[in-house]
Amino acid sequence: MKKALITGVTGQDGAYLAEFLLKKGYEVHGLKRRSSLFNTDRIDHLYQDPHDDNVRFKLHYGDLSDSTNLIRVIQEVQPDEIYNLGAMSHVKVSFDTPEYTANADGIGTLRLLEAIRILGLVNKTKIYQASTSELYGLVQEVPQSESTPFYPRSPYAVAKMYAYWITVNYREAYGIFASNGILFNHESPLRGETFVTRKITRAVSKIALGLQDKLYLGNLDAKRDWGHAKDYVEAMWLILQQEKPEDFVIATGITTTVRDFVKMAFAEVGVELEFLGAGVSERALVKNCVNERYNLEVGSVVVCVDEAYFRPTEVDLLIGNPEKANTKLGWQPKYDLSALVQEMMRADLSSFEKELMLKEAGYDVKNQYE
Ligand code: NDP
Ligand code: GDR
Repeated sequence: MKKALITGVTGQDGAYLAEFLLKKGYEVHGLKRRSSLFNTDRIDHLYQDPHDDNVRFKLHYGDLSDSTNLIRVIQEVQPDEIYNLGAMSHVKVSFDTPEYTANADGIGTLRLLEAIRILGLVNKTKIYQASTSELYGLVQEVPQSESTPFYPRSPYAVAKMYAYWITVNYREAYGIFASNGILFNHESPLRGETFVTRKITRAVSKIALGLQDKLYLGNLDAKRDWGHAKDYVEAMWLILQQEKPEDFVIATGITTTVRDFVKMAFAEVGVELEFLGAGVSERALVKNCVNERYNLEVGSVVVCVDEAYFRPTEVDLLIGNPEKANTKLGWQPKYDLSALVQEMMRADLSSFEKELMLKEAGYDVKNQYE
């Protein structure tokens, strides 16, 4: 039985990957951080009682900023494959916590590679590094491929650039099977609530149900190549099943503005929007509402721009060229953007419908910080 260790197992991708690898018959170990509240919501359905026989899903406390902990866990598990998904993954927040981001996202990768070397696992343990389209940053070329030059535009992207190159370096210097997946944005109903897609699907659901009036967003002109996380974790696995370690772009090859994502989400509740103004004064009004269940007033303003969500340096356009992954990995995404938006909207509507029932029964609903 193959053993995998996933850092960031409690995150969006960690949860989908753990489920995927368990279905493939792996013994899956996950690194989770100690937290004052439970942080395992996304993987609770995979939980196995450690007292039972033949447990194939195990969690270990740990942190990418702690070498001794990483060495101990890797020594104990002796993994065939490590998936390094752990990271402070929010681009805007990385401007507020740049040093921590460099430590966890950059040096954290070095710590894992060094652990493999120190423990003499160079010929046993393969490692996948969660690299990102944010490396491309300021547009140099479109679509972006494995040979496009990097120009990172945030502390997050700069930290990930270190992680990318240290992965390449350890592969070349020590022969470790170490590969980068340069993944473009991928989303799902498990996406963190403050990333733009989930922020939109949650807010549109609440607006439709009368739980919220308006959605405040930053740059509506940003363009992203959005895929589904379920498709992308399969690509991570395929990257480690190759004959030799290599780096791959994983993307859909289609780009969409944040504004159009907003329109698609509102269309799911039968609302057509009209966008007026530009820059900070841009807003969206309800133009038409065809679904009786979600009775929004025509002419009401439901989306506004708040410059607090602008970034000091923005990445305007991401569109990936997945040709190498298509041909070498045989990877093709199964979801398109409309199926993704539909799935996210259905999940958020259903959870806020429960919240609405509580509210109607006299229970208070808690504040959410975006
Ligand atoms: P999430 O933010 O959902 O999950 C990040 C995970 O990392 C969480 O489990 C988090 O733990 C954990 N983590 C954070 N800091 C540390 C630390 N210091 N030590 C150990 N674990 C830590 O991210 P995603 O699942 O979306 O992304 C997975 C990886 O892929 C990340 O590295 C991200 O940067 C990268 N990536 C993501 C893309 C995307 O579009 N989703 C695209 C390209 C790359 P906790 O739950 O306790 O916070
Ligand atoms: P990104 O994702 O920065 O691409 O990083 P995010 O969803 O945060 O932003 C996408 C674009 O939307 C614009 N935007 C807003 N973003 C947020 N979060 N909130 C807003 O209110 C808002 N309004 C507009 C942003 O400016 C940006 O242009 C994600 C993360 O998962 C990274 O870890 C990963 O590496 C990259 O995707 C690929």
